[in-house]
Amino acid sequence: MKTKMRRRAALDDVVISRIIIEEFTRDFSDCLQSDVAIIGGGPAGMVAGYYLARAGKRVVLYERKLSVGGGMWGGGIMFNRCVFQEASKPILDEFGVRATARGEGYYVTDSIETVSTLCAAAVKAGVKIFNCISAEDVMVRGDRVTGVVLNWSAVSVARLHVDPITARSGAVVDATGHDAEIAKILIRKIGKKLKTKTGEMLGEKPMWAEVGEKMIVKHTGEIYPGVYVAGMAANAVFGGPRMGPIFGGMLLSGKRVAELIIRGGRAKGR
Ligand code: 48H
Repeated sequence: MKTKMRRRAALDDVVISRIIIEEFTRDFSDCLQSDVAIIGGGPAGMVAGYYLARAGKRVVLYERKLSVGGGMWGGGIMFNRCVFQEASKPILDEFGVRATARGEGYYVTDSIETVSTLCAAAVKAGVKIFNCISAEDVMVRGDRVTGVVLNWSAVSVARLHVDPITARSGAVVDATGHDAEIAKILIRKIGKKLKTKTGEMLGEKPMWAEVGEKMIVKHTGEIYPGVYVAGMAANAVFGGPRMGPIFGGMLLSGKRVAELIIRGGRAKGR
């Protein structure tokens, strides 16, 4: 008996290109209005996105580089292992990152597994991630930030004079790491109006893991109406120490900022 073989259509190069363009532009256009725009796809940004999306928020994350993960890939001095403290272990467990106990209260993970697992969980929870895109400005209406101004990262790398586009959101999370880029943009554009002692960025302090990790969670929060800070950027804004290659505080800060936004209930961008 002859079995019928279904003939596969020849692969059409242009069809492949069209699929990419149509899918991307539809998704990108849908994301121009969101509840929360997260700037920066390091550990803090990805964890924040996960918890916000799980709570039903429409979340978009913009990452400047080709890959998300920020400072996690390289562990410490490019030895790709990440250290976590006890308090952050439940978050590792929730995401399904395998961690080995080392000494009292320390856990170690493979940084490649950690980044890829955090990213996959965030995406599966509903976070839309756009890589190769940088936030270069914010939109302000009255006394509130109402969105971000975006451009391809390649534009600034090549120093091209190309105008950006805008995306509206109920809240913006500055998860840009040591540079706290959104906070800096705010000060440059609207003056010393951050919710710090002086209204300015207080700047990151020298290494002290014990204090830095505690402060990062305390410093996580709203810095201007509509703008929240999480992860390393929180210590840069509020003057906390750096902590070196321990990453538990970044996860805890990401979770904390999500809780604050959810509790605040104002993040409605649609
Ligand atoms: C789009 C941007 C923009 C922009 C930057 O640096 P990250 O990993 O940040 P965190 O806070 O999640 O984690 C910090 C941690 O990695 C770290 O550096 C630690 C613990 N250091 C301690 C120490 O003592 O050194 O990720 C930030 C991400 C990066 O991927 C950037 O590319 C991205 O934000 N980013 N994306 N638009 N304007 N600026």
